Amino acid sequence: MKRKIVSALLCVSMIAVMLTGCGGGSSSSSEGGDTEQSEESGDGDSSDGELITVGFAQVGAESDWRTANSESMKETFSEANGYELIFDDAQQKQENQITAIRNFIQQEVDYIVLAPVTETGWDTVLQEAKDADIPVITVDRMVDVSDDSLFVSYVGGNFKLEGDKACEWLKAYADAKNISELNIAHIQGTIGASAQIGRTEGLEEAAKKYGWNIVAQQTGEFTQAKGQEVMESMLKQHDNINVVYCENDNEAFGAIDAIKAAGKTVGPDGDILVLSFDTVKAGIEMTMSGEIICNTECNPLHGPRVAELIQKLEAGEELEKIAYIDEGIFAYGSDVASVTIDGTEYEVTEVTQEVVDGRKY
Ligand code: GZL
Ligand code: ZN
Repeated sequence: MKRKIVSALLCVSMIAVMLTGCGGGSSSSSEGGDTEQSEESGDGDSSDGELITVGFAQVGAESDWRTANSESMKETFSEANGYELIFDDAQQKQENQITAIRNFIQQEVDYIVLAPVTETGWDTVLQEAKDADIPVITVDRMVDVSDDSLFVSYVGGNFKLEGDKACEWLKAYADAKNISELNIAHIQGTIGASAQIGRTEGLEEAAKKYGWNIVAQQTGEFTQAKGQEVMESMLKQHDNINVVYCENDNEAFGAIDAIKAAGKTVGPDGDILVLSFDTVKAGIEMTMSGEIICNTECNPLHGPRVAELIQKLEAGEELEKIAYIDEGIFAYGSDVASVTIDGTEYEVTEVTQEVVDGRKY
């Protein structure tokens, strides 16, 4: 695989700066997505080493979680750390991600990192990457491919476990508060994304097991705007909703706005309990206040883990296929100290100001 020699790269970028008069990376649109070359930071590693080029096909910028995930990758794959990152934002469209991967192959990157917007439809383009002898690491969400040699490893969350954690917490909380009937509005993530599939499975299994009523189910596309819109319509159709299960924080922000606009209340003493996922900064703060009663963590800081895998590949080491990231459960109050799933106990963290201050994202 071709590598860029730093000195050649630096003089090319100097010429580019003189011609265009602007610093920073160039950006070109890949059919609707947008691609940024890593910033040519003057204080990069100017030794005559080699930069490892990494093409990252990111889903989009739909949520706070996604922003934190992108920042983690950009911070890790900096020139100072010995990398050139080509970052593509697909605006949540699979065809843009496929175009980005083909561009990376054309540019003969050393590695491709893919956060697949949905699980299916990747076999052809990942075969092209394999034929070009470019290893693909998947992050955040899984690909469902016929031949799993099409990706070398996966870094991300165990979404079914996340769903199970949230639902076991809800079961314990409802028992502790003697809430006998749960009428649940279910706002799903992007349909077909691993996070949606796992978190939905968790709820549907628990609802069957515990006799909960899922009175409404619709995708909120992991965005605040859609979450608010869906919540508004669900509240118009159902007046017995006492739980809302949002599959990420941004949907919860929108849903809570809609609940308040409808003159209802959220929280431990309110009309509706709101559960969420991601524990981004604003989400964990709303869990401290109780507006979100339980927030199951989904760690977006994948950069360091992916770099570790690339360094192992550089050293010719074998990789484990799946590397789940440890994730916690955060809740308002201390009614539920822990939950047990398949024999493993998971501690619940009561969100205090100290917990909020200690968060890294
Ligand atoms: C989870 C990730 C999900 C987050 C959402 O790994 O795929 O997508 O939960 C994001 O916030 O939009
Ligand atoms: Zn996760």
